[in-house]
Amino acid sequence: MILAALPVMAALALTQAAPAQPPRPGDPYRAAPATIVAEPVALLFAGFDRDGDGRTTLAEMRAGLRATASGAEWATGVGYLAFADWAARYLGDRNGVPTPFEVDRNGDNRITLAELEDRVEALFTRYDLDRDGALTRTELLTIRTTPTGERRRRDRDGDQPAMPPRR
Ligand SMILES: [Ca+2]
Ligand SMILES: [Ca+2]
Repeated sequence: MILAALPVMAALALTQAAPAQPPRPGDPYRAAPATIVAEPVALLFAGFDRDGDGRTTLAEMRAGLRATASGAEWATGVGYLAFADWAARYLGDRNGVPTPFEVDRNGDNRITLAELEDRVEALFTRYDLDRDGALTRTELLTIRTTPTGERRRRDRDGDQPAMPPRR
C-alpha cells in the first residue's frame, strides 16, 4: 500500500517543486493557439454519454438534460436569472449558448423544461452530422480557421458571441 503510493507522492513532489510558469512570447514550449475546440453545449452533450461508449444518443441526451432541470419550478418555468445559474453550472458560463432569449420561445420571460428541451434538441440535431441520432466526439468538435485567441480579441471588440457550428 505504501509502496504503491510512492510514485504518486513522487509525482506530487515534482509538481510542487516546479511551479507552473506562464509561457513567454517566443517560448518554444508554448502551446499552439487552439483551432480544434468544443463549444460549451458540446461539453454538455459529451457529459450525457451515460454508458461511456463515446457516443451520446438522443435518448441519453434527453435523460441527461431532464436531470439538469428536474426541479418542479422548471415545469412552470424559471426566470432568466435562474436560467443563468443553470447555464453557469452546466455550460460553464452564465452567457453560454443556448441563451435564455433563444430558449424562451413564447417570450414570457420564463423558461420551461419543454422550451429547454426543444432548443437543446435542435442543437443536438445540428451537431449530428451523419444524422444517426447519436453524437460522436468528432461531431462535437468545432474546427476553427482562426485560433481561439484571435476570436476572443474580436469578441471583445463587439462581435457576436461564439455560436454552435453551422454545417
Ligand atoms: Ca417561456
Ligand atoms: Ca452522429
